Amino acid sequence: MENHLFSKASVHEAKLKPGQFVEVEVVIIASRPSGEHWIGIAKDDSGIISIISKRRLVENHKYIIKGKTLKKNNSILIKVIELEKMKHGATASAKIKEMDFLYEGMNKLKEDVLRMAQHMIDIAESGEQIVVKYDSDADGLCGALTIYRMLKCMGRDAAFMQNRSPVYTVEDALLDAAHHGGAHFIFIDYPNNIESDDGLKLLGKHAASIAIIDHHLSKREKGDELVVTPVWHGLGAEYTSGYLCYEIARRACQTDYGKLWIVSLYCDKSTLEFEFDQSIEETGLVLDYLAATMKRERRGITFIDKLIRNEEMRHAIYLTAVDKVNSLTKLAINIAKRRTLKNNILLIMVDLDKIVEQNQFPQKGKVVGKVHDWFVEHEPKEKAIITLGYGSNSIMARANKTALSMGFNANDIIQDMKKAYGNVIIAGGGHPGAAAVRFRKGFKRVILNALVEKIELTGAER
Ligand SMILES: [Mn+2]
Repeated sequence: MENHLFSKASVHEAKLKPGQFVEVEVVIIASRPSGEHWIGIAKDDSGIISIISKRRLVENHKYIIKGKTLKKNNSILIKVIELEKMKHGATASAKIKEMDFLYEGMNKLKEDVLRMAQHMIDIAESGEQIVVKYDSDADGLCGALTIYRMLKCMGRDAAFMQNRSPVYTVEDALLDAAHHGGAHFIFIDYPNNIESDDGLKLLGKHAASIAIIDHHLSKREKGDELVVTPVWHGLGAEYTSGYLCYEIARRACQTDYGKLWIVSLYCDKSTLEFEFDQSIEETGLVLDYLAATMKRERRGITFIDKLIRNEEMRHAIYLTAVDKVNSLTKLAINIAKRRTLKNNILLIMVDLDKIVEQNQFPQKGKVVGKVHDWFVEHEPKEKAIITLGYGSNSIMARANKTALSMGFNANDIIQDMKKAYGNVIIAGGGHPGAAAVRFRKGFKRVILNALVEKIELTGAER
């Protein structure tokens, strides 16, 4: 952008000439979207003026606006170049608390975390609607619960919604724009991926702000959203979304966040060191169970928070969940096919459609993970093991450390396949050791064969 010299001005129209670069301090008394823009009426002590802006103008809010004056229909209006929202009210806003990160590597994210913590304070104090959307697994729920406790600590309410898939579609954006236009959106554990670009762009036109806290590997480039992700700073996905939320939340408002951040590290199999105890595993499984079975529940977050704080209730659900996982895992291990590839990788394949029903607990991914863990436990440590669970329209891959050290990267392979198979593949990605791909029905064999071929090539070029 060019560097203009803006002169401070009042909006009194008669004094403004077209073509001036001006800086005004105004309150927006009316605003409406118009095509790609927002049209507003701005007021200061000297009068009112029309303004046109690419960014949303919120009624009753104070702004410092830098812009260029234009003449239209015999009156002057200001075309906004830069827009800065001012804090309203006389009370000073809450301050971010300074503290060290739990893991030193996080210092690379310091600026982003502080900016996000400040953003949380700002949107909480704005009084405007907040919508929190999170991925439907334990990590997503840990993040959502952490943000829920943070907002509660700041005296705020929000609409919490669980998303069915890690992709934020244009359809999602249309629904959100219709139901929550003008709200501040916080996304947790998704959708910082290329497939969500169109959806996020569309939402950007209707949202007051978009914040994304997501640790998934991503080639997505930075847009207008506020993003906290380790992967844009050369770090890996071991810094889970639930943990990132914790570092943000405790800087914005100090309250009891419990061990949710540890639960997220445990559930996403983070390689970071943490103190494990039985309550971590219990809470993790219960959250997985709730994420799978409460899909249609929109405002269940208050209930979930109460439930996991209540040891007795939590334990009862845990036992139910363990039972379900164990019986399905046993079944899956029984029907798993194993073969050793030329490069000595032990490949385990499980036909998930034979055992797991759609939208039930445990989800396919969990069954694949358990089957994988079982084989890793029962085979020699130095053996490379990759497990593939497949259904009619999706495949999930898991790899052990030995396979990873041979250069296997499930996420990379899936990204390559997206390029090779175009729109046959609907979505896909994840981490090096755990990833999934979703494709059009009827292509199971094609995608499965291609995947196995890639696995057979692992270690070849080294
Ligand atoms: Mn995660």
